[in-house]
Amino acid sequence: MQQLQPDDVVWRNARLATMDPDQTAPYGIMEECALVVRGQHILAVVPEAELPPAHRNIVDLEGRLVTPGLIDCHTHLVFGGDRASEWEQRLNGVSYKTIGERGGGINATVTATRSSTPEALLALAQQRLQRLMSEGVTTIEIKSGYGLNAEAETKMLQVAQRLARNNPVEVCPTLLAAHAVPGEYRHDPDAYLTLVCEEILPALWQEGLFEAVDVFCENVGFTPAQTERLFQAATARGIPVKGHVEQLSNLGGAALVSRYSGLSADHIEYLDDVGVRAMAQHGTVAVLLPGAFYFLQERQRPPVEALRKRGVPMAVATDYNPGTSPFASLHLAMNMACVQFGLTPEEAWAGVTRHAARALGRGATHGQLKAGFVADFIVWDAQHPVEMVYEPGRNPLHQRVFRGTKA
Ligand code: DI6
Ligand code: FE
Repeated sequence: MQQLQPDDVVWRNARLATMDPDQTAPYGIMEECALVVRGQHILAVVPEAELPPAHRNIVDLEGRLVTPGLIDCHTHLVFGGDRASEWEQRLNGVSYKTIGERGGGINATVTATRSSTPEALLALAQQRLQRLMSEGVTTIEIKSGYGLNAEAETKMLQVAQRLARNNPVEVCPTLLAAHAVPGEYRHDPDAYLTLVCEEILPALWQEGLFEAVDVFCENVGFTPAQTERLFQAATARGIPVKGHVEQLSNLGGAALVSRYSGLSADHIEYLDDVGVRAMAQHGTVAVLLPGAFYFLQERQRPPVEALRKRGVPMAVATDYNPGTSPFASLHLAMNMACVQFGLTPEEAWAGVTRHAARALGRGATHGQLKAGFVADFIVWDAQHPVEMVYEPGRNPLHQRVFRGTKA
């Protein structure tokens, strides 16, 4: 190990679940080790025995477990209003159609979001973010998609920016203007897509408001042809793409995302083998969203065994949103991914660390305890990472560290 500098911090006496695939033990576990942090990065992972005898900045973790900070790579955290009463109506037997006619569904959230002040949106999103951070989230993706015009999409993404400024967390903002067709374009979805491709996307990109482009490719969203138009507009500017695909039916969306070297294909309950192979070929991450699967009482499970067989990395995320996944808990999402989709707890952990990092284009810097990676990590009052998956809600978080600083 390099000579320590006085300001380096040694976090010693820990059991590290590094999630480093180069470590042979499950979860990349290393016993009796220390993390050496220089500035905002991990300088080294070293065995206790190799630590220098004296150093100014030492934190004794008393044998606690340390993992990388959690990464929630798919959320719709910013929105106005809520849809609880709509959900209650549904459980009282009112049909989707009737709820839609009464102004419910995605467009209800669009209306509420458009009419909210940035401050009101910020206050609501801050509470949701707090819940995720309290469970150990240090990086979060946040989508727009409830504005559906330039002004309101801008407002949402600016709120995401303010969340990043106000909190010890890294925010990865995504433009999801192609989430739904807004009411005013009901009779001409293509015209709305033209607005997205030719005006909203270029203008908001110019302002540095997002880093990736997403789409809802579905019978109730946008067609594969429309999705491709959007991907062309994005990739022509060098913007990475991803998609909500194969959630309710199989339109070949995952293969399309892969063809554009997309970061991730998300949901993918209806993914077929052609799609799995395309994802494997292009290195597109499979983002599993068991909260939405559960809430919608879906039956069709994502093809986990085929994804495993072809070596497609599987991430797990909350999909936090008011319509289909109102669960701000990544521990719960991990538990659901195991119980409903058959992931192992170790796969679920990889899904909220190194694979989630890759889904956000940060696989070389985030999601592992490893030299050169960002110093985002969590100290737990736990013996083993399986505990957080096994018992969501207990939350044994002891200390959160973001970029080397307790926060
Ligand atoms: N898929 C979903 O499940 C959500 N969005 C999407 O693209 C639904 C979002 C909502 O109902 O508000
Ligand atoms: Fe989503």
